[in-house]
Amino acid sequence: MNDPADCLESVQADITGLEVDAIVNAANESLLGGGGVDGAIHAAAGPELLAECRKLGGCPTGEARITGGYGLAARYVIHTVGPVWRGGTRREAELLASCYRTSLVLAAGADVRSLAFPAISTGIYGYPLRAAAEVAVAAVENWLAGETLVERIVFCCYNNESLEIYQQLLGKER
Ligand code: AR6
Repeated sequence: MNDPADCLESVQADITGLEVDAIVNAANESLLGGGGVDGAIHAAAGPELLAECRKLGGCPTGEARITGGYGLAARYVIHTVGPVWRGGTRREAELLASCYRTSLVLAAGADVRSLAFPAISTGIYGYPLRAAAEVAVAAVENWLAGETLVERIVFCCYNNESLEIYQQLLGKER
């Protein structure tokens, strides 16, 4: 049993440069790359990542798949597909929570001790930042309440607005 207070942190950074065991990618159902953080991760990891992704045959929204990290400092990339925001009535919160949960299950299965999440769905997919951060923190805290060997979970914020929201949700010191 982990105390979430000891495990969770927020940072403002490019996720591709983080030194963690695994980084999470906000992908699309094809898993064949795209813009935003997905594009940055594929660019930093190199073409071998796309080659491995091609073998996976896609991923439904709310689920996740794991690959190697190739050119990244991270050993693994966990690709998850967030929901497109359609006003909040299409199970978006449930699907987003499922992204965090399924990513953590894969991380634990790969003996990952440190993991970084981007703010899934909050860019091209249009999920409002604060609502998405609330779902993210609740899903991760809930998961940490069970047995886990994951020691460090980083909410990687790309801009200051996102960082401030996560800092508020986690308490200023984190
Ligand atoms: N490091 C950390 N966070 C980042 C980075 C980065 N290098 N780049 C962007 N962000 P988005 P989505 C933040 O659009 O909304 C892709 O084309 C960004 O500020 O990357 O889930 C996929 O292939 C935002 O807060 O992902 C899909 O088609 C967050 O990452 C689609 O976009 C997510 O923004 C997925 O859209």
